[in-house]
Amino acid sequence: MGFQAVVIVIFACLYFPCGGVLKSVRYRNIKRETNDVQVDNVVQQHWIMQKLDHFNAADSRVWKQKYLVSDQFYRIGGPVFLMIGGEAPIISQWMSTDAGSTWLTYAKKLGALCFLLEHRFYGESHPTVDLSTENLQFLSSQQALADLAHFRTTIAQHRGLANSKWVAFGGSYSGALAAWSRLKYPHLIHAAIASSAPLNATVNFSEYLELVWQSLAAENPVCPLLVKKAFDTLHERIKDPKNYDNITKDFNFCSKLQIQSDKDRAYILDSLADSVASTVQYSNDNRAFEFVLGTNITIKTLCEMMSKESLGEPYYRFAAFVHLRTTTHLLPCFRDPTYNANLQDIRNTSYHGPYGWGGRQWIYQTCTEFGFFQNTDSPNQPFSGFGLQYYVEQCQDYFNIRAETLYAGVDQTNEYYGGYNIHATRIVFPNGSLDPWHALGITSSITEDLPAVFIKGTAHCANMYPARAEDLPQLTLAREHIFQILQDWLKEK
Ligand SMILES: *[C@@H]1O[C@H](CO)[C@@H](O)[C@H](O)[C@H]1NC(C)=O
Ligand SMILES: *[C@@H]1O[C@H](CO)[C@@H](O)[C@H](O)[C@H]1NC(C)=O
Ligand SMILES: *[C@@H]1O[C@H](CO)[C@@H](O)[C@H](O)[C@H]1NC(C)=O
Ligand SMILES: *[C@@H]1O[C@H](CO)[C@@H](O)[C@H](O)[C@H]1NC(C)=O
Ligand SMILES: *[C@@H]1O[C@H](CO)[C@@H](O)[C@H](O)[C@H]1NC(C)=O
Ligand SMILES: CC(=O)N[C@H]1CO[C@H](CO)[C@@H](O)[C@@H]1O
Repeated sequence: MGFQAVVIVIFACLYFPCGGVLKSVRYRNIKRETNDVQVDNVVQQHWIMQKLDHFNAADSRVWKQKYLVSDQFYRIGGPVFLMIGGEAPIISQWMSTDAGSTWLTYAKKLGALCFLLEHRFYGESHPTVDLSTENLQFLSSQQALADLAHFRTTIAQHRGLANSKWVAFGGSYSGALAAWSRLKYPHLIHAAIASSAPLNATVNFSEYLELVWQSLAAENPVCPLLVKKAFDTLHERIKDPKNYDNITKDFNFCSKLQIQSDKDRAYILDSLADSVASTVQYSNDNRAFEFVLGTNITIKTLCEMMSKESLGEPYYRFAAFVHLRTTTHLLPCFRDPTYNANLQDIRNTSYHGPYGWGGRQWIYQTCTEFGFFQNTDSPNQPFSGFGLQYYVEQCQDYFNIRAETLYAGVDQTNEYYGGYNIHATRIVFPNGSLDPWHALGITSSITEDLPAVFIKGTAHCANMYPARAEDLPQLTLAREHIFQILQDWLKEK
């Protein structure tokens, strides 16, 4: 979640397919192009006309959706690969052969034509003039899937690809979209690779932090205990205004800590806990290829630091870890420690506002469709102070969405897609044991046609990133296994 704490959901990568909502990294400006352009030697950028509301024939408003194409590997008669954009701008790194993301290695072997489609409301794909709550009613996974179906149909017509086999790819939220595109549009999508996909929408995702504990314990059983000790100390100290100056200094806040409400306290505790949670979620992922900074700060880095007695009591070791992340992300200070400052930023309805690239949009989707609130209500996790209620109230504060509406929306999502009980074929579900999101994913094969691929010791979407020499052997095997499955499915009618 690239920014200040928010409701959110630590979703995948900073950019495109594997998510984008990263709490602690600021979004860097990506070159903005509003015309069809050649991005590099092989990648082209285009725009496709879409309806604003696919479910209302009387509404004829349209907008332009961005997509990238690479025909570098295409051999006539080969399959068509469609990478689905998630809750962030798409970037051409995912189409670049030099960068070598996994799906392109499959495309090369199979002679596939490759498309990458940006999700409505994210990046430069703007269906409305701004992000007012009223306009955001057109932001939903159902509308996004309808965009995708229309894209598939139109492009197939224009390029003579109607009889080709289309394969959907995605990671994290867009992994779920990949699975759902196969579920809802089986006549258009032949198969799907749904990496680290959370299929069960849930308001109370308290399991997430339990899995953070377990992933830390897998590195070193003492590690989560030390993190808990540090956090307990922090929580105790933050209760006494006499400590505000020291805490401000210890964690290098951008302005002096001044807690005026329970929400201020929850906000700062949530933000600091996120330094740990994000580290776990992305540990050792090869995200450097999409220009994410600090990817060498892993669970190991954290646990080694938490064991370093020379740094003082665990509270100071944790402070040192937060410092390390701040400097590695090239930020001058940790963040402005008030709920209200953040609230103003998230309420900004401009696409060019502080969260206009995707943060505000994704929070809206969590408040209307998914929940996914990673709260401290469970006792079996290292943190405290940001319970579910805190998140539920944010939906009210940002969008005036009431708790009943939130719960009803999440129930409807599971009713519409089936949650874990997905009735489809030819979808593969890779999951990483370190990634807390696997709690909402398919982690054991449902049928032969709905296989899970387990990758012990890897984090969120690890299988999607370019291979590296230091990859765990099971990660390399998983990539090969997924390829094998895909190759078999492409032989089926
Ligand atoms: C799946 O979602 C439902 C509805 O939100 C929730 O009650 C249930 O606890 C979830 N299951 C898991 C394992 O998270
Ligand atoms: C703040 O930190 C300083 C130096 O570490 C220490 O001397 C002082 O007692 C601390 N203040 C409080 C209120 O604990
Ligand atoms: C991460 O990489 C940066 C730059 O390459 C380096 O300065 C830093 O020491 C590394 N950090 C860790 C924890 O390995
Ligand atoms: C929203 O953000 C934009 C861009 O940063 C800024 O110019 C504008 O003043 C902000 N609007 C409000 C109401 O704060
Ligand atoms: C959220 O779930 C946890 C663990 O499953 C439970 O202890 C807690 O009471 C739940 N919170 C709410 C507000 O329902
Ligand atoms: C961590 C986790 O949930 N792993 C599961 C991934 O999927 C395999 C089945 O392929 C399960 O055996 C693992 O438990």
